[in-house]
Amino acid sequence: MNIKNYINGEFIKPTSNEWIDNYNPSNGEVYGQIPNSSKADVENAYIAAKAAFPSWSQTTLEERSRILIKISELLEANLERFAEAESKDNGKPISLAKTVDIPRAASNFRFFGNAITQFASESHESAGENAINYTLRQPIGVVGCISPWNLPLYLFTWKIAPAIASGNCVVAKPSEVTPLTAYLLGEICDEAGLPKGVLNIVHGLGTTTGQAIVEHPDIKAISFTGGTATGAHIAKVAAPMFKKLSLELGGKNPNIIFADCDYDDMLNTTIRSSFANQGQICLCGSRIFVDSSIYEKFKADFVEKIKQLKVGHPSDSDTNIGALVSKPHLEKVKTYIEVAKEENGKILCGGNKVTVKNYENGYYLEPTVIEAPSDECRVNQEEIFGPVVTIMPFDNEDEVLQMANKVKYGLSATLWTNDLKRTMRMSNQLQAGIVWVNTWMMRDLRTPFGGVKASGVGREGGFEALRFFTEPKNICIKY
Ligand code: TXE
Repeated sequence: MNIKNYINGEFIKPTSNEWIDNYNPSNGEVYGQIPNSSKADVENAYIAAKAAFPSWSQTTLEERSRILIKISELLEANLERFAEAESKDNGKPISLAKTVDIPRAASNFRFFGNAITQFASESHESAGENAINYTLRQPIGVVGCISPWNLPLYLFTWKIAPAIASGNCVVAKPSEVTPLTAYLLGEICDEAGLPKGVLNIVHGLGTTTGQAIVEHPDIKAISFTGGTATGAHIAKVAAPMFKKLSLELGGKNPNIIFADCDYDDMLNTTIRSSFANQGQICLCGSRIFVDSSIYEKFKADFVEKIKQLKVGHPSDSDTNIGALVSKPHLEKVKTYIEVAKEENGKILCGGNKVTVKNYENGYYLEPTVIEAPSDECRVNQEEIFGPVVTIMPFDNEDEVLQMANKVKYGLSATLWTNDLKRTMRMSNQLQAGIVWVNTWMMRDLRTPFGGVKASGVGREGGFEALRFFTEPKNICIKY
């Protein structure tokens, strides 16, 4: 299967005619090719976007909203096809793609299709001076959206939907590791009547295609989700050009469990927050801290439940854990298991590659739990981004708070307790952009989403995203 770029409403080959192999993680085989796009392809995408901008930015809110909602409906109507594609490209269980990834991509378009009709700007009356200020929120122009491989269509559309809803035109690049659903999205946009050039999708490597988007002098804003090192590099390139930047980067999130929690709910949710999507979600609670009074019980119950999880082919309906996204990523995650052993971590379960019958070359790994000797060891400090969690006991609130905050990241945190005062104290002090109490990954799309410290800058979600993709202009009138 050959994927093409989607530029000015047409599917076209890269100008250089260079291609990259696309792998199926469930069997390790190449099943298609994607464009290795160059600067010239990005330039073509930019020219199309620029030409579409005057008309799209003047299109009524009602019409923009109608098209976004139509895209959402078409995604829902094509749920099976998109879920199959996402699962094949990424290795995630098809059941997950069907219930989470694709429905959420559809929700992103519906949500921002509605949100744009409710978005408003401010006015300030300067009392006693006979003046009034009103603030326009104008679209920026051509913006760049760059997304990762873990939640391919989900995160791609989380950027594109608010960008086009607010009147911008987009040059977008999905991860080269998972390009398929982004490619299919082009067809849907056409069918929904999105005018040519409003959304342009360019495929290729980060260091060439992605870099060309970030470096482009007239792409005025970059919304990026991916690794922290890449985020730092992008900031370095974009800052001297004074581009608007939204960076959603890595995490090493604490999952803090107090003895007074609802135990069964906590246990079941902790399995999900540890291993959903093979642990490849920036929000996963990869560091589990447990009240020492229930530590031994939790450890036994958790490990027993994890041993029951089925690692298998993504299309099997009873598979809990599919394949990791790529061979290099599997190797990286396995290296961390060796690091844990060298650091005197105890592997309580998992740790090995899994051979799935008939798919012997797939990238499967057992869900792994490491009892960590210290919160400062590498497996407790560095983002592993796979089906690997650490567990450690704690004796009191101050101790766990200190350990929770002693990492360079600050994306999310989960807290399990029924003590209201403790909830308030801890939530105030946890260094994170998102704190979940007695739940995990419960998302209301109106809320601000993003991290602090090395987890990024800026917030996505709701009106925050619409503010990011618009430029405020204040007009002061004296009367
Ligand atoms: O991310 P990259 P990768 C973390 C996770 C993972 C690591 C690397 O720890 O192991 O990042 O994953 C594009 N200019 N997360 O390699 O490289 C790239 O092509 C412009 C956390 O996938 O950051 C892709 O489209 N673009 C995370 C996107 O950036 C560039 C989710 C992300 O790639 C570029 C995924 C450049 N110079 C990984 N270099 C999360 N927080 O959700 C790369 N890209």
